[in-house]
Amino acid sequence: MYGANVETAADRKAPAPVEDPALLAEFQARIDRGESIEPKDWMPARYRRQLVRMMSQHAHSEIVGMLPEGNWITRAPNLRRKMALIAKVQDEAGHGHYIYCGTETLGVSRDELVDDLLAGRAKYSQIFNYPTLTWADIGVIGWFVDGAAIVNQTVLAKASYGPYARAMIRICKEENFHKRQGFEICAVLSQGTDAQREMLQDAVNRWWWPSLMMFGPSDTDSPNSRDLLAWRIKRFTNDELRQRFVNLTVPQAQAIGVRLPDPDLRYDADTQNWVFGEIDWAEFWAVVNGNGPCNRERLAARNKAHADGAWVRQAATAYAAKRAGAPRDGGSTAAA
Ligand code: FAQ
Repeated sequence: MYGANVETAADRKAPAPVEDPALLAEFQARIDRGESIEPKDWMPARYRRQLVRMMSQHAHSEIVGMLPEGNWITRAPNLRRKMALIAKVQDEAGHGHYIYCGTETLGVSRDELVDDLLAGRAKYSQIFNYPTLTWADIGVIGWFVDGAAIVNQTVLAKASYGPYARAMIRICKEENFHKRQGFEICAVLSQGTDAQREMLQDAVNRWWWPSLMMFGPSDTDSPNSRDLLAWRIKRFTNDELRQRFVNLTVPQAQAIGVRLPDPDLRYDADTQNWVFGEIDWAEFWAVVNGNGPCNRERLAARNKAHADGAWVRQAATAYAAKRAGAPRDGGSTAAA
């Protein structure tokens, strides 16, 4: 168990304790000096709670995020595409595991987090509650969804909490591969038949706005940003990162000749930003609150996968217990 001020799930539901002002000031000074906070260091309860909230949601997103693309492994158009997609989906599982491990360093158990996910009590990124209807969706997910994840997570690699920041470094390297394989699928489809180009445009039309929503509510409606920015967990606001993603993606869309489905999209030479239209926040909150096109399907699929994997967990536990009881020489019972 890490740290002196570990909280249980019940503790986390209670109001945060009043902290010692001197400890708080010293903690903030460490953050402001750019120091990394490590699991055994003192930290305010609210810092710990914010990290558990955000990191567990992130880990769940990686795991649920395997489902929309996993659906297409058997239908990838050729062996090369299938190999890349299998590798990508496996990477997402790895990302979930790193981030669950990072969250455990805050004194929370993975079982508790997974129980919350399976029971529908936990949040995960709304983007994974949309269906993958065609092969072009797989390209567009790599391009937009992994592209958005890179913009968000590259800055998290400098977050103040050491285990989270370190996990992000490797994750971002893998997300770069994911984005490239997705963009390449799109680039190839954009050079294909009329039907392939239409399929690509249709996928772009469906995924553009939900991808912009991934960055979270606009800054005026983001209750967690103040804490997260003050503690250098976030280093940019939701709207700043969303704008960065749009600025990066518009030229890529132009390069492969697809239209982004926003009549208000225009370049502002003064700010050097691509100005975009209004996001449908009612849709965002509906999906976040469990009423997107695939929320129920995703939770059912996760629950089934968890139940199907019970025998693996039992076997691993039995094997670990057997190893713990075994003599150190690997099983020989002969007297020395
Ligand atoms: N979906 O106060 P804020 C990936 C919730 S990984 C659902 O602004 P915050 C890789 C938020 O939790 C994608 N809920 O929150 C991949 C909060 O609710 P709470 C995941 C959302 O934390 C690719 C409430 O709204 N990435 O894509 C969303 O300051 C392909 C108010 O919001 C991460 O998790 C949303 N999009 O900012 C995998 C990155 N946005 O908890 C497979 C780390 C907000 O108060 C295939 N997380 N909410 O009840 C972050 O950077 C932040 O947590 C934000 C949200 C920016 C997501």
